[in-house]
Amino acid sequence: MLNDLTWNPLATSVRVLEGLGSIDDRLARVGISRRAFLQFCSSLMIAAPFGLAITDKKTPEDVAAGLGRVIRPPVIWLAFQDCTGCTETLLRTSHPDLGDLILNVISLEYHETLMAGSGLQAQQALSEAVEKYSGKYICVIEGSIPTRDKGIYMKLAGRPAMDVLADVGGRAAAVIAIGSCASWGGIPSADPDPTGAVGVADLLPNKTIINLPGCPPNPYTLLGVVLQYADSGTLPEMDAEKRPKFAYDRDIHEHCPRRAHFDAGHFVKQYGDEGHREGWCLYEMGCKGPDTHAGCSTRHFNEIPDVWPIGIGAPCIGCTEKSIAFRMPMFKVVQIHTLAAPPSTYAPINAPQGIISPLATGAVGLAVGALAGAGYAASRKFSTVKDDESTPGSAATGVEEQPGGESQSDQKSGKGPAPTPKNQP
Ligand code: FSX
Ligand code: SF4
Ligand code: F3S
Repeated sequence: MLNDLTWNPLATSVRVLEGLGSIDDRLARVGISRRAFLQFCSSLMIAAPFGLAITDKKTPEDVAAGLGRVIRPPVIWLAFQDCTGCTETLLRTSHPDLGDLILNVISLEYHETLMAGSGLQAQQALSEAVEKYSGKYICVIEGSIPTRDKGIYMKLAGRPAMDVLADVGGRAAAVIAIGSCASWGGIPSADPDPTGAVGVADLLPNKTIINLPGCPPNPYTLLGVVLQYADSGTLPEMDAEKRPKFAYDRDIHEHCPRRAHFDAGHFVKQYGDEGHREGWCLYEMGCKGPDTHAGCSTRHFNEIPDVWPIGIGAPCIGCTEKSIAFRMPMFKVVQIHTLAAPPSTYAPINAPQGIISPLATGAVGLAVGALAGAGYAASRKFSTVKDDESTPGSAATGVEEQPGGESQSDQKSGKGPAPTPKNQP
C-alpha cells in the first residue's frame, strides 16, 4: 500500500517543497499564536487518540514540537458534484484563529471556493501547481464524479470532471476523497442517479486513495491524515473501505450518550414527544448508529460540545457507510449486529414482582417438603384467604396470580414503574 508513495520530505529530490517552509516558520510569519497552535494540536489528539503516528501517546506540546518542523504539504483541492459542506466543515471552527491556522498548516495551492481568482487565472494557477509539485502534492477531491453520457454533466474549463480527475489526481502523490460523495457517490448517486455519479476510487483504481466519508466528515480526520503524510510519507492504517481506522474503527452506538436509554428500552416515538424532549434513544426513529462506523459520538463538530446529529436530537443517517446513507429509507431501523440482541428481548429494568401461585406452591410443598411439614408452612405463607393480610405476598395484595408487570410496550416506552404489591414492606 505504501510502496507507491512518492512523497518523502526527507529526500533531496523534493527540494522544491522546501520553498513552502515549515509549519513553525509559517505560523511565526503570519503571527499565529503558540496558544492557538497548541489548541489545534489538542483537537487533533481528540480526533485521533490512537492510530495516527503524529499524535499517538503524545502530549499537545510533543505534537506541536513534531508538527512544527514539518514542511507544509502542497494541497490541490478539486470540487465536483458537491454541496461544499466538506469545505465548510473545515473552515467553520468555533474559534476564528483556528480556521485561519488550518489554512496555514497546509499550503492550499488551488481551491475554487476559496481562491480569489477565477476563469483563466484560476486555470493557470491549477496547471502551474500541478507542474510545480507533480508527484508530490496531495490531491483532495470533494464531490462525486458524473460518468453518464461521457461525463458531460460537470465540466471544468470545458473538460469533463472525469478527465480533470484523471489528470490532476493521476499526478498526485496520494488522493484523498473527502466526504461521502467523493468516497462512493453520496447524494448525487442516490436513486435515480441521473448523472451516473461515482466516487474517486472507481475512476483511479491504481492510485493510493484514502476515503474520508461523512456528510460532512470531521475536518480533523483530514488534517490528521494530511499532516502524517507530510511528516513521514506514510498513511494511517485503513479498513476494507479505505477509511483510516483511527477515525472509523468504532460504531456510533458503542459510545453514544443515549446508549443507556437504548439498553433501558426508552425510545423516542415521535419528534417532540416526551422521550425526544428527555433525550431518549432515537433507534425507532431510524437511527443508524448501530451500523455506522465513525467517531462522531466522541468527537463533536466545530469544537462545540453536542454539535453532532444525535447531540441535537436527530438520528444518525449512517452518512459514513456506503450501503446506508442515501440508500436506506430514513425511518427504517437497522439490525443490531453487535453487543446485544434487539431491545425487545431485554429483561426489564424493574422486574415485575408477583406472587407464586398457590397451586405451584402446593406442588412444590408436596414434592419437597411434605414429610418435613414444609407443605403446611408454605401453603400458610401463600394463603388464598382474601382478607388475610398477615403475610407478605398474599392474594390480598391485589396482584393477580400470574406475575403482573409492565406490558411489552410499556417496558419499551419506559412508561410506568412495575406495579408494587400493596403490602410489600
Ligand atoms: Fe457530499 Fe461534501 Fe455531503 Fe456535502 O462536499 S459528502 S453532499 S456534506 O459537502 O460532498
Ligand atoms: Fe444512540 Fe442511535 Fe444507538 Fe440510540 S440507536 S443509542 S440514539 S446510536
Ligand atoms: Fe454522519 Fe451519523 Fe455522524 S449521520 S455525522 S455518522 S452521527
